[in-house]
Amino acid sequence: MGLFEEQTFALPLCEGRQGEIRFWPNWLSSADADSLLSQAIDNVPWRQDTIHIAGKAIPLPRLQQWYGEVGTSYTYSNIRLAALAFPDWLDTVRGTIERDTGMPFNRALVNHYRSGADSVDWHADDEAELGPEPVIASLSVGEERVFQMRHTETQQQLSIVLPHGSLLVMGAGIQAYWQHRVAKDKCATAARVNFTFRYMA
Ligand SMILES: O=C(O)CCC(=O)C(=O)O
Ligand SMILES: [Mn+2]
Repeated sequence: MGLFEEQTFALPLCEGRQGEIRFWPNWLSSADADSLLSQAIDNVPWRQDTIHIAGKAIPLPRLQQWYGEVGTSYTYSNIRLAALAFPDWLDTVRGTIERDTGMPFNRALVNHYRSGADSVDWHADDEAELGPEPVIASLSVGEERVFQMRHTETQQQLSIVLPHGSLLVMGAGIQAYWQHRVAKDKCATAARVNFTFRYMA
């Protein structure tokens, strides 16, 4: 695993305060990204969760899994995810991200977008369990997809293409003022796996 070129973007929060995005387009070599993609697709016990809207069960347009401290859980959109223990291959990635970013991460939400028909809608990673100013490290492997961000007050927008093996860190304060999504994409046919590493006290 290598640490290549790092880019940073300043994002306005409020009253002159800036948040920071750190982005490594080539955080993993193509070969390491290939093996992480197949490791995840083959070995994560993927969940197909459903959300309930007006009494109807609607399958989430992606598969997912949650890793952390066994016996704890994480709840979003009324879906309770009981933590699985980090397998060694994922714990190695977690530790390398901690080393390269200088930040602690002890949880991971892993998403499997089977094709461009899978997506995640506008949201912020702002559940109370993540603490007041969560820092989120997002590692992408597989099909390139567009990560869109929007400021909830000014509606300023930002789009970042997330290549195979890229690492994007949303710094402190961003979740309170910005939402993000990965929209459906008719041009995307192959699978993508995204790992969002988080810290919970
Ligand atoms: O797939 C992505 O790049 C984003 C995933 C995400 O926002 C999440 O899991 O909270
Ligand atoms: Mn998110």
